[in-house]
Amino acid sequence: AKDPIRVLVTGAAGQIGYALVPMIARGIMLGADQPVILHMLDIPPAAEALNGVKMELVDAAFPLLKGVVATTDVVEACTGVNVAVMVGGFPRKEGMERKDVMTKNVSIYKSQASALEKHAAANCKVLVVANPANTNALILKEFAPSIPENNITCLTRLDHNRALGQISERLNVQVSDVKNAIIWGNHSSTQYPDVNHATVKTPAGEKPVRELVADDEWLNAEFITTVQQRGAAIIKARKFSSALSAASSACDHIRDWVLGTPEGTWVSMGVYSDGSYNVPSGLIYSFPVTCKNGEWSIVQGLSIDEFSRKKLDLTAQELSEEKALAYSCLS
Ligand code: NAX
Repeated sequence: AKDPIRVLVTGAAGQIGYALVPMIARGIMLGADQPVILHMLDIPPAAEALNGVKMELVDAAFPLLKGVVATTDVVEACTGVNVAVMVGGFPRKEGMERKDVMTKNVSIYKSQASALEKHAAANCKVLVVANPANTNALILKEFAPSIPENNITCLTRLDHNRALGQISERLNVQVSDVKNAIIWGNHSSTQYPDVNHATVKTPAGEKPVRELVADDEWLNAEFITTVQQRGAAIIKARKFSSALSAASSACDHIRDWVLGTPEGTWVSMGVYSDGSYNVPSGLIYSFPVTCKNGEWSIVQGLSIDEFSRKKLDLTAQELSEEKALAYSCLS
């Protein structure tokens, strides 16, 4: 039998946490033959709720779940973890300035970075979900210099999956037959969902999405805004923000990173930019990536037309501004 993998979920008493921990305990994140030990962190006001989640995990009698640590102590939470999914953060409340929210999150991610750096297992893989996801991940990277920068990522897989979902609905095809969409940039409304290289599996072979949809106007406008604004549409409908889809996408992100992407398929991940596609280095920016042996690499050589170029630059610009704001919030 395999040794258990320790998976940290911060903000585990929250909405996404509640959807995510049973998926991890069921083997959806790391595989149906991979035992796990869950480490759940939340803050003291949520301690009782967190303990309730722990009780439910016990009650569910998951065969793969070999242990549960539920704590408000960040050191205990981070100790020995192999995978860290950072869902905890300070939400933007009505009437709050962007800078105030950023200040709160910068301070959370700065201190959690140090705890991970000191106490996590060597080679721990980190996924930041909490918003502003890209910039929280960047702060985490800056304050955990001994964690390899390639181990720190943020979630844009939900946006990627939303793009696949929209194409599948539009063409009335199985979502599993649609692949190679790309989310470029920030997990925010400036993200660029790009289907210029996406394909659909058909009985006659793989066909470009652009050819099958045959409606550039829809692809260049409504499709893009629908994906960009999907989070807001969910809040409007459900009165709560996306949780099950966010949890599921977080599992997809880690699973593909650890176990690899299928041949010929790429996914979107927020990763530390190296200047690929003329995206400024030093940002956590979402790129198309393939994964093998636990390492991601940016898909190279895709053609970028003028329309796309502008959108890649716009979202990079926003991330540079967020980075500057985050630095101005450091005390
Ligand atoms: P909730 O407010 O339900 O849960 C957040 C939890 O984090 C709470 O239990 C809270 O007590 C805890 N928390 C706060 N500060 C903490 C700290 N310092 N350490 C540990 N835990 C802490 O929010 P939920 O709906 O679960 O969303 C969580 C985060 O995901 C939010 O920042 C949200 O904006 C972000 N999202 C990111 C998405 C993405 O694709 N990257 C999509 C979904 C989601 O909107």
